[in-house]
Amino acid sequence: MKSTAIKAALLVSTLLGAATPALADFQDRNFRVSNGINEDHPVNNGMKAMQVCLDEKTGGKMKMTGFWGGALGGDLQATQALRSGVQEAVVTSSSPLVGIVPALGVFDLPFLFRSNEEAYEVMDGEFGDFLNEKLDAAGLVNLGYWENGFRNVSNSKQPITKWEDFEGLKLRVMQNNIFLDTFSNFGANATPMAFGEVFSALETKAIDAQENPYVTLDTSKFYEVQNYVSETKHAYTPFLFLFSKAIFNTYAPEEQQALRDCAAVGRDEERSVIQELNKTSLAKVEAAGLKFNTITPEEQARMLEKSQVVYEKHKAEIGADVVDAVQKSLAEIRAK
Ligand code: TF8
Repeated sequence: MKSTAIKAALLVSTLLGAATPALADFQDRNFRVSNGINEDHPVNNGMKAMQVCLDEKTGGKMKMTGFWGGALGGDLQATQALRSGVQEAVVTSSSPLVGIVPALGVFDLPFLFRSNEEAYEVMDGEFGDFLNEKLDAAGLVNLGYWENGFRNVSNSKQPITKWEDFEGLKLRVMQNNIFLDTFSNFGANATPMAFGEVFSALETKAIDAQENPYVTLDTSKFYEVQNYVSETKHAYTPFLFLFSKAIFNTYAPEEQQALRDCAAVGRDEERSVIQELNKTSLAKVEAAGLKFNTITPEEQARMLEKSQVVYEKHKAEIGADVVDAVQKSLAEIRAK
């Protein structure tokens, strides 16, 4: 009897041992995560959940430290530091990286996604993996698609109710030609600029307008120097949680797996926190005095129609296969 019980116990521990890597497989690691946004952004909630998960999986051996407000450089600069293996990780918008991976421009196409849910389905599925391979070839391991979200326009001049209202507006866009062309096509005086320069450019009135999710309007304090916020939802752009491939490759397979698994835990937490905060952020900026308006479905449709030239112009550069693949995937999701 007794020996059977011992054998059973041994068998269980052997099986568990196979499933759970021994803690000896983990080394003391402390990696830096560069962020352009501030510490009160939901990315921080996601990183905290990711850390709890890493602590459990690695017995507290793998630690990460967030750097905020562009302290380790802007999105593009930090990403290049990952590629050359001098910095471990960055949470960056995809948009400034199109010079490195042109296919990422797919997310910049105006009005591509209609809901967060369909964006998640596309990014967390095969299409997301397809882009991850391209990132990998560029020396970047994408641990997951976190949420930046639907982008809306704020400005100091007037409500935006139709594309014609952009005429002459000095609008900051990310360093990305699709955004540049989208807003130039609406008649705006669009200016590419790194995120870190936006606040002071708005404050000094070098520019009138910017476009970002409400959470960023709030946490980066743009609302202090803006008067109007208009719900254009003209694009959904993700955050990528990127890791330096050069550094990732020096980690043990168990460490790599822990990073991937825990980044997904962090992603889910970040997405749920940002959904809530988007609502409170909008309420907060309205309370601060910004005038809010939505765009009618008819005017949204006119904006999309007006933007077809942008799709045509950029399709080849993004990759016709990439644009077709995302549209096919979206058609399947919408047909369900
Ligand atoms: C932008 C982006 C940024 C992020 C972040 C600051 O407008 O939406 O919010 O990429 O790194 O530049």
